[in-house]
Formats: sequence, C-alpha cells, structure tokens
Amino acid sequence: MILMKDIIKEGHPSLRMTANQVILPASEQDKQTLKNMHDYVINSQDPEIAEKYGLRPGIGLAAPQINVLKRMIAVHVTDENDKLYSYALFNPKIVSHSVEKTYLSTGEGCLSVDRDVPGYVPRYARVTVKGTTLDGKEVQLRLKGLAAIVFQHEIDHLNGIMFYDHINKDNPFTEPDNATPFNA
Ligand code: UDB
Ligand code: ZN
Repeated sequence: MILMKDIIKEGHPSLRMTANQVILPASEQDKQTLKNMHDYVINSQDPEIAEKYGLRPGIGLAAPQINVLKRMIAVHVTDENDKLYSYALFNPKIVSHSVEKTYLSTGEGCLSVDRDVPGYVPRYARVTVKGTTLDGKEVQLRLKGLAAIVFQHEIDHLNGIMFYDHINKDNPFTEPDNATPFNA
C-alpha cells in the first residue's frame, strides 16, 4: 500500500527526470506498482481509509512521484456530469488536443508539493490520450474538463514538469489565450 511517506516532494531530483517507457507486455512487478498507484487514488478518496492511514485525497498520481521513473499514471476523478474516469495506464500519450485552453479557476496543487502556489495553469481544454491498461488493452480516451486537466498534470510528471512551470511569472493570474476557466 502506498502511504504519504512513499510520495516524494519537490526538491527531489526524480521529479525533474524524464520517465522511461514501460516495456510491454508489462512485468508482474510493473503491474503491481501501477495497481498500488490506482489503489492509492481510490483509497485516498475514501474518508475512513484516508483518515486511518493519513492519506491526502488525490485524484491522480504518476509513478515518478513514488520515485519510480516509468511511464505509468493512475487517475480516479468524477466529472461535472458525475461520470467516473478511473484509469491506470502504461505509456500514456496525448495524441491530439484542442486549440482551446482551460485552467482550474482555483489553480492547481500537487501531492508532491506541500505549499500553495497561486496562479493559473494553462491546459488544453480537450485531449485524446492513448495508453495501455493493466489488462494489456490499448485504449483511446477523449477527455475534457477536470479529467483532461488531471491527465495533462500526470503526463507532465512523466516529463519532469511541475504544474507551476506553466504559471506566468510576471502575473500568475494572466488568463491564457483562448481559454475558458474550469470552475471546480
Ligand atoms: C490532486 N486534488 O490530487 F477541481 F473535486 C489534487 C491535490 C494535490 C489538491 C490533492 C485536486 O485537485 N482535487 C480536486 C480538484 C477539483 C475538484 C475536486 C477535487 N492532484 C494530483 C497530483 O498531484 N498528481 O500528481 C493535483 C491535481 C491538480 C490538477 C489536476 C491534478
Ligand atoms: Zn502532481
């Protein structure tokens, strides 16, 4: 089981490294790691489990955050229509995206960052993500809103990118061009 002590924090060099492709079919060890990541995002959103184990509720997690430099992400998030996006993916990749952008009106945080970093984080409003599931099936997901934002945040971690890298340094609350806010 993944606990808070397993999640590395900003300043750790692994968060700035590019993660490696997972060789498919995935090894049992890689599958177990990805399952544990998926369990974390699910369990951490259960108030009783979160309280018992001291978990910070997370909607996404990328393997580099547990110091595993492999291209694996887990997401468990409900969109504004109560549709659940619960995925554990090997080698996720954005294969296309909208011109239109979005940003979380509240700004972003990160399980690996223990401070508030104010500002808008420009994201694509819609993305198509391809990846391979724990069952070895290739999937293509069309995402918008919060689900699109989470996948972009997690895939950034695979490339050593932190959310605040995208914040405008002169004016953190500059509205990105072509953007509609996402109101959480
Ligand atoms: C999160 N959760 O899990 F808009 F219902 C964040 C933390 C860092 C605040 C725990 C979050 O943004 N929850 C949320 C947002 C909403 C509506 C709602 C719940 N992450 C995951 C992470 O750090 N992965 O690496 C950060 C998010 C920022 C934008 C997407 C992921
Ligand atoms: Zn993060």
